[in-house]
Amino acid sequence: MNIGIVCYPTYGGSGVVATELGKALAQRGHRVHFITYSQPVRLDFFNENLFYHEVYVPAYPLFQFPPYESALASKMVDIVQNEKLDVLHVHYAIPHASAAYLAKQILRTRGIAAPVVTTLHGTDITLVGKDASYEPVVTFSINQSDGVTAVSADLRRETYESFPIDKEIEVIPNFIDLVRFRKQDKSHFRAAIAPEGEKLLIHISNFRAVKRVEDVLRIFAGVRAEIPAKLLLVGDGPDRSRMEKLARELDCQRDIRFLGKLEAVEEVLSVGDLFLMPSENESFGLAALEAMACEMPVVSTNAGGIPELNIHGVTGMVSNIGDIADMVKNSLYVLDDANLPRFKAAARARAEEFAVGNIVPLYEDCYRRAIAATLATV
Ligand code: GMT
Repeated sequence: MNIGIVCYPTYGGSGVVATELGKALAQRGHRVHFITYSQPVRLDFFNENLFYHEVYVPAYPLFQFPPYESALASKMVDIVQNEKLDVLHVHYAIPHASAAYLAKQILRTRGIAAPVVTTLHGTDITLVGKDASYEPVVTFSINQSDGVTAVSADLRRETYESFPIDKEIEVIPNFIDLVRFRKQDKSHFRAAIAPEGEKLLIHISNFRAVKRVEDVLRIFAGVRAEIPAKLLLVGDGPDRSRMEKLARELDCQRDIRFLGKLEAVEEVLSVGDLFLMPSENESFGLAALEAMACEMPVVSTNAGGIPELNIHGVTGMVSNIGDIADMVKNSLYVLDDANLPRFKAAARARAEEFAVGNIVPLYEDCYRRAIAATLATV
């Protein structure tokens, strides 16, 4: 197939999933065209089946807000027509699904069918999409898509609850490259970070309010009060400097390292004992899946789709949002040497169920159905 992928090219989970999906599809022989405003961060190598088309938004003094959606729709029209795309797969509803709808209508006037598959990733529904500023457009463009997927059953449920959707939403979970994400021997790194054999806790996020990084620090403080432990924080975002201050207030600063944005997260994950994900909302929790693939159990909340991934008592433990005391208790239980080996093994085994080879064919099937349905109406 000739597939167009539209996504946010940044470090966010939706962009990572879209980019990894494109790479996997290219390896399976499809030609994949990325259409974004800059090169996706994980698309930094040559593959004969991968193409990148930049959306350029010309500046004009009249524009207080440059019309990205119009430029994107025009680029989609150009690429579908000239590269003869079979399907457009848009990740994140706003504004990708509505731009795709516009492109599809323009192409229709030229006698070209452009099936659109929309994947909902979470914040496009749970945080942003429900806002009255966007809701009518989100509802309309989901209903006009030829295929709709959500990354968890919980996100599917929430979408139906929050929007008048009459389309079938298929659940296709996040997936993982198990060759890249596996426990590597990084003992020198571990010895440098935890020289006294301390337990190593890790959190990775974009440091936005929804991630509750403050809870990460408070859980860590509770754990460290009981056992020797260190915390590695990977990522960056609006809450970072507040967290640096909190680390000092909790008198934990010597045991916490802020590593900033890292590309090779699998190397850090290879040395960890426990991953913390106390999110307020999380449609799937890709960062937890990456940790599990590196044999890290997860202590998390039960928000959104997390319990579909992190099985309580097996791959880690789940608690109510904000229940720090429970997450401290759970962390100590998982980290206990009598329990840790079985949690680590179960985390990896669970991650293997989300292997890229198991999940990508589900998208291929979805594309084929969307193409067949669209051709039937032309
Ligand atoms: O987690 C974020 O804030 C980034 C966000 C995004 O939209 O890029 O990630 C969402 O999509 C990921 C990939 O499908 C999911 O694994 C994350 O759980 C989801 N984040 C939230 O729902 C908060």
